Amino acid sequence: MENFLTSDAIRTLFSQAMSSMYQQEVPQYGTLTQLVTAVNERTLEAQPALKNRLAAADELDRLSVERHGAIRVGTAEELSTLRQMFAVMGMEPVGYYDLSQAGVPVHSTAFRPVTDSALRRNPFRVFTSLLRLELIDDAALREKAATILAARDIFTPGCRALIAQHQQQGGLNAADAARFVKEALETFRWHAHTTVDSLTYRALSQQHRLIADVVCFQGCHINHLTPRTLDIDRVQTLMPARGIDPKTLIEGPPRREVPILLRQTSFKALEEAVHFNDGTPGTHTARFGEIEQRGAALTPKGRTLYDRLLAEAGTGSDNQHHQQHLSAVFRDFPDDEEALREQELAWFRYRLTAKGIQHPPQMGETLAQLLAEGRVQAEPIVYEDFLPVSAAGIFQSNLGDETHARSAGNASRADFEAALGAAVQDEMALYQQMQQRSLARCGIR
Ligand code: OOG
Ligand code: NI
Repeated sequence: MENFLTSDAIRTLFSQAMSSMYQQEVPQYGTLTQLVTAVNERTLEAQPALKNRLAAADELDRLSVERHGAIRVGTAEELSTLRQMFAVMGMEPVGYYDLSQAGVPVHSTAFRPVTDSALRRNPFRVFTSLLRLELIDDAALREKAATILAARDIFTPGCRALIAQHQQQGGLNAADAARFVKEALETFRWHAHTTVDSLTYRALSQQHRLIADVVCFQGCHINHLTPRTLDIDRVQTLMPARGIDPKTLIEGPPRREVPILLRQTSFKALEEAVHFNDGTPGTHTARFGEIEQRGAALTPKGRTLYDRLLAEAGTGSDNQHHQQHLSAVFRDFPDDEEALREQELAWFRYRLTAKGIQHPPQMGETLAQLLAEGRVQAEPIVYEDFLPVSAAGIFQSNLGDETHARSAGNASRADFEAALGAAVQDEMALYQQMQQRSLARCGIR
C-alpha cells in the first residue's frame, strides 16, 4: 500500500504555491494580504467573543489560509481537464452561474471542497468560467477564436500524466504530489507573450475584452486571489493609505450584526505590458485584487429575501450612501441568530455543549427545548459559494463600461455540464446535508 498524501494536504500545498506565485507576479496582492491579516488580528483582539466563537467552531485556523482564485477557460476539453486536476485536490464543481445576463459572455462554477472536515482544513476555491464562443456575433472571428483555442494546451505533459496516475492509483505519494503541484501551477502562470498578433488581439478585444483575455494566451492565468477579511469596511477604508485604489462599491449585503452570504470589494485591474507574437508591444488588463467577508449561508427562503431586497436597493454611486441605503432596505432581513434560525432563513450547525454531553438528548425532546436548556448550541454555517450579481459587478469594474447584454440570458447549465463532463453539485443540498448531519451527530432525530 502506497503512502498517499490526503487531498486536503495536496490542496494546501497547491494553494500556498499559488499564493507565492501570485505574490511574485502581482506585488499589490502581497500588500493587500498583509493589510487583511493586520485587520483580522485587530478585529479578533477587539472582539474576544468573535474569537472564542471561531475557535470553538474550529474555524480560526482556516482564516489565515483562506483564499479564492478565479480563472477563465476557452474549451470543453480545458474545463473537463481542470475538473480532473481539481479532483486531485479534493475540489468539486459546485453551483452554476450564468453571467451572460450581466453582459459577460461566460458561464461558471466554483471548484471547492465540500465536506465539513475538508472545509475546516482549507476551503480553497476557484471560480472557473467557460467562455461562450457562441456569443461572438461575427462568424469569421468566432471560427478564428475556436481555431486558436484548439491549437493550445494549457496543461503540461507532466501535469496530465500525474492526473492520470492519480486516477489509476487513487492517490499520490509526497514526492509525486510535490511534482503535481509544480506542474499544475504552470497552467495558472502569467504569460507576457500572447499567442496571437496584435490585429487578432484587437479584433477579439473589440468583441469583448474578456474574449481576448481567454483566447490570446498560452494558459489561463489566475486573475485574482482573494483573502477573507473579518472587517471589509475597515480594509476598504485603509486601502488608499497603502497605495491601493478600491472599486467604489462594496458588493453584496450591508454590514450587519450577523453577517450573511458574501461582501466583496476589489482594486482595479492592472494595465500590464505584453508582447504580441508579431513583435509589437502592447498592454493587457486582466489581473486585479479582491477581498471578501463571508457570513451565514442562506436557505432558499433566505436567499429569495436577499435577492428581493438587493434588487429593491439598486446600486448607488458612492459607497457611504449605498451602504446606508442598503442597511435601511435590509431592515426587513432579521439580524439576530435566533430569528434567522426560527424563520429558517439561514443554515445552522448544531453542537452538544458540555451540559448536553452530560445530559444527551432523549427521545421526544425537541430542538427548541434543547437549545433553551443550553444543551445544544447553534452556529450559522459559513457561505462557501459566490453571488452572481456581485461577480458581475467585479467583472464589470474591471472591464470598463463597454459591457452590454450578450444574450437573451438563455442560461445553459446543460451545455456547461456537458463541457465539464459532470453535473455541478447543488450548493443548497450541500448546506442542508451539513445541517442535517450536525443534528444527527447530536443524536437528534
Ligand atoms: C471572476 C469574477 C467572479 C467573485 O469573487 O465573484 C469572482 C472573474 O473575473 O473571472 O471571482
Ligand atoms: Ni473573486
